[in-house]
Amino acid sequence: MPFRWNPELTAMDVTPEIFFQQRRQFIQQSALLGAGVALGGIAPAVSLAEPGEPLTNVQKGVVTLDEPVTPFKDASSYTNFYELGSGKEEPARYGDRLQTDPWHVVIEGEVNRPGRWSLADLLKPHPLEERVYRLRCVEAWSMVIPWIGFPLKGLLERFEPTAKARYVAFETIHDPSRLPGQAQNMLDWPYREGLRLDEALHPLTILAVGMYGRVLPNQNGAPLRLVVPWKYGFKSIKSIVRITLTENQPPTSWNQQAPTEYGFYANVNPAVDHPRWDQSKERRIGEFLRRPTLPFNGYQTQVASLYQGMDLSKNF
Ligand SMILES: Nc1nc2c(c(=O)[nH]1)N[C@H]1C(S)=C(S)[C@@H](COP(=O)(O)O)O[C@H]1N2
Ligand SMILES: [Mo]
Repeated sequence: MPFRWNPELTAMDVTPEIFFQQRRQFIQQSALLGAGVALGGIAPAVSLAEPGEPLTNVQKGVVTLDEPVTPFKDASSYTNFYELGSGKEEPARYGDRLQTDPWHVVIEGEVNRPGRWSLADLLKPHPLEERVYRLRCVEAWSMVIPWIGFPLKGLLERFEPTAKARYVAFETIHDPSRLPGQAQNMLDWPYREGLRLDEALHPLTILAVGMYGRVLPNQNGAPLRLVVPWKYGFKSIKSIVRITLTENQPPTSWNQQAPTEYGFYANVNPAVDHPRWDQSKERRIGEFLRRPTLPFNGYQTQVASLYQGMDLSKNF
């Protein structure tokens, strides 16, 4: 199996001394900047860099995929981000229309501790890991990307979901005066996505702030995007400004736009074709021949149990 993952190992078990080293390094950096940040516990803080800047304080993830990584150039130039245009090259061209600083995220709904957080405060307690995941796009292409992020689980637990919380809804920034795609009626803006709470708490689900060792390029969803590696690409919502815990399944953009084509679950499934294309094979970006698509994008062992007893051709 090309996938190594030991869910018993937490980041803390792996490299405690690196943590301390990173923490010291961060404190030195903060002191240099005159930031005077007080840190609680032994969690290292994240130092925010400018877009495209190298990210420091990143540890190797316990989750990774032993497959050749897609060149950065392809992963950052062939993208889908309709807020910046519907063509694959437009998001890179118009990326600077997205203003990522300052950035705030609202966390609300079925949580005991709702609030509006600056990105820095939101990230501070979460150690960053690099994890190599495949992103499977619904148009039958895939890429292998070294993401930098942290499990969504830790963040959600900090805000204490109530007993009623069963789903998590996400929303992208809405800024039609700057974002060229939002001046057009391509989708019912803002872009919305959602997960069932158990999917959101699964250790493979991460919030990414970087890729290839650097801060996320705007066209890839800076400053904060979801990565759910066993689902089609459209679930991985970019540039998140709102996270709402809900009792009922939230509306999601592509499902609303074309319910017969895009389901809520959108688990990668070679046995269920998209009405307009074959989903049994995919083209790895940079390769010529197509390869068979794997159920759950290759993460079957880790996630299939979430869907036990469900008809996955109905819940596509
Ligand atoms: N806000 C927002 N998020 C989005 C999209 C979008 O148009 N807007 N496109 C989705 C689709 S269809 C895909 S395939 C992935 C693409 O991610 P990548 O461009 O980083 O490869 O982002 C997803 N997240
Ligand atoms: Mo996509």
